[in-house]
Amino acid sequence: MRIDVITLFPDFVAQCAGIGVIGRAQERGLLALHAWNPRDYATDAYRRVDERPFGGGPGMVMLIDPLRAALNAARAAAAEPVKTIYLSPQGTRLDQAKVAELAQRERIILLCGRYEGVDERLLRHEVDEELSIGDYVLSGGELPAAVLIDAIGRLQDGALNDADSARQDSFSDGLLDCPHYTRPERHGLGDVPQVLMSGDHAAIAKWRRKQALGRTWQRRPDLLTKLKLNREDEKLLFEFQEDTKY
Ligand code: 4FM
Repeated sequence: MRIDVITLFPDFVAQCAGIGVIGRAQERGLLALHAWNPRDYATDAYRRVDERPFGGGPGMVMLIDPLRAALNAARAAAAEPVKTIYLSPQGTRLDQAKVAELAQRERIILLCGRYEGVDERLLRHEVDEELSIGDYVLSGGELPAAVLIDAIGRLQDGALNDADSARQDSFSDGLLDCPHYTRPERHGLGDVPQVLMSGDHAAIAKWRRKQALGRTWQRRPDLLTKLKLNREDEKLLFEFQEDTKY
């Protein structure tokens, strides 16, 4: 997959995506990042990319033309139209289902804003989708773009070493993750649940499912109401609820 990023801070985005699983995905040729700086496409002597807002008020607004030229440069190599996404708090909330959908694509373009905003006409004409990573305000779209690149990159085939670790992740089935333990088995802070030491793989899978269901019920009941649980899951959740009664 190829992701093009339109940003005034291309080095920052490249650094964010340069380490760990995503850095490795790039080295393996599973993910290619291309950054385009609108400042390189500014045509005036000062290389301006922002101007004062019509109607007055604080802050600056990103100019149409440098952004449009950078977008056109990113699109130049594409045979088909490439979905262009603007990251902002006004967007639709990003979730794992949307990440999975975007991860299937051959290419996407991410547009990162700075200052008070981007001229609305550029957004209306050149952006296909507006996404938000959460209900808080950042100072630009670069961190949200890095979040999206990370979430998409790790879903590329071969990015994760254990083929199963993506499928078993929280949210892949709409549930939160189960608890994890490693050595030592006994510790001053507590002991590892005995079932995990039993070697009984079916019992372990069942315990993990029960924990995932129970924690989702405790912490994110909103996620649970969106799911249709089968009889086995209903039973495991009921057991968890019984276990956590005092
Ligand atoms: C976005 C600042 C555009 C300036 C931002 C401009 C955000 C979020 C966010 C800040 N993006 N989810 N939350 N962006 O805060 O996606 Cl011009």
